[in-house]
Amino acid sequence: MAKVSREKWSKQFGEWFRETLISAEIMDYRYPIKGCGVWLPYGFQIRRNVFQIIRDILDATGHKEALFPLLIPETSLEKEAEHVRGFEAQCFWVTQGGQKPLKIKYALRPTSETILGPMLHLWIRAHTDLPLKLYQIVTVFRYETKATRPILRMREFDFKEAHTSHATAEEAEAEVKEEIENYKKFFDTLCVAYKISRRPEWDKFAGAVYTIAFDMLCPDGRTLQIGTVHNLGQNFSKAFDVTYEKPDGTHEHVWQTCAGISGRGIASVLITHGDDHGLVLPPKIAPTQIIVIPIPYKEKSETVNKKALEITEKLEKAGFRAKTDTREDITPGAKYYHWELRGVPIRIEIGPRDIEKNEVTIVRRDTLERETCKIENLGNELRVIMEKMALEMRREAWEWLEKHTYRTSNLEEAKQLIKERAGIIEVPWCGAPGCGQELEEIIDARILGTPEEEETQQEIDDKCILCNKTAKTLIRIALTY
Ligand code: 5CA
Ligand code: ZN
Repeated sequence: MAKVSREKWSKQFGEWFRETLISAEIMDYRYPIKGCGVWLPYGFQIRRNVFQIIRDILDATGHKEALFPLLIPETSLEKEAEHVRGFEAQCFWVTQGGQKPLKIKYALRPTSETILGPMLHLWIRAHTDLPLKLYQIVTVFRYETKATRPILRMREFDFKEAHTSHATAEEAEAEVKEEIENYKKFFDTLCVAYKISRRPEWDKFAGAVYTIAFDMLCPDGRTLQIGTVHNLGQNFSKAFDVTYEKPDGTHEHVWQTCAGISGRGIASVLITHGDDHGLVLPPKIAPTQIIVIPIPYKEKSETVNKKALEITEKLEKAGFRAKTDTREDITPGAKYYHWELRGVPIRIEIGPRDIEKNEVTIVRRDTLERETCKIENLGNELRVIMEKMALEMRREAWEWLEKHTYRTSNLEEAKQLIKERAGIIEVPWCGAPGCGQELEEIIDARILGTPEEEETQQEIDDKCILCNKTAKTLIRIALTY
């Protein structure tokens, strides 16, 4: 069995995703409310590992985890004018308490800026209270009007949101950089490739000064926004009167940022690495890293099972998440299929002949390559393989993304590439919003924004793809989810 290329199932990506979520026991989205789903126990373990990675990263950069209420009084939500304009049509509203209509209706949080607002007003007094960097991991509710998709576009979805307050604009700006670095680390750990773009003015977060977004490319040529970092300036601190006293006795509104990752962060791994056999999980987030499968032969099945269990126990002691599949009612082949579907990174096969030779067979999930290994070397060998696996999975993801990123100054070519669902197209742009929006219409795709990666910051020497005036920057265009 050779590794199945992603290009081959790219046409039915949506179907693959929906089917695999159910068959690999990640999420069941058949709940009677549209856009809500159940994380199944196996999916939930992946979710837990993924959120632990982001927790570790945030904790290490001075963020503190907290938990805020779910309900937002309308009077809070409306405080920031742009924010309420962007979100009110997307809110689920609570209008009754029991049988009685509420005097002030409550929104289920679509995000939490207006929940933190009144509390930060109470908490922040002096410059010594700053910076204040908080985050929470909760679900949020958005009445999405576009077609919902399991995990990718939900009406109730998992949300890691960080909210920070700072004394100066420069510190908030530095925090944006830090959040970007944090997300790079996060997606690198997940072996997911991404582009970082500064969203155009007309597509920034409601209430933000600017928005930086991480987008991944799905196998069907559409991008998916998998994380965002927003500089909020003083928009919310003015709305909620969050000020601090400076050493000289004067008061200033704090400068804020926020950054969010949703369940899409988990989906990004499944999408990037899946193949026709199912999921492929990087070892770091796999609930089971190693599945040991005894290959019984005639009357030897008891010896083989015993040896398999013994190996598993040793691996667990050495710090691996390992498991033996001792089920008697199914064949080893059916077991391979079961664990491949669920993306377990390493399979170990052991039969009577292996035991005689004191060795096992190791099979890597990503490449389906096999090798034999002496049992006494197993721990070291697995450590090496897992590290290599993560490196190669990451490299492959980046190669694929770069291969599907195009640069052109020719409008017809850009149109054609979008039509072919080729991937992300970078074109020269004069910077005028009019040109940008017209471009979206002509090409029938969305503008992701201007490249934010350091290596893309050099001057460009070209003409705007639309108006032919001197181009200021590149701009990315893609079909999006
Ligand atoms: N307050 C900010 C940062 S905490 C915020 O709400 N930003 S956001 O609106 O951009 O959302 C953060 C991330 O959530 C997005 O980048 C996107 O990856 C994800 N997201 C947005 N809507 C949905 C949805 N309906 N289902 C799943 N994930 C979503
Ligand atoms: Zn132009």
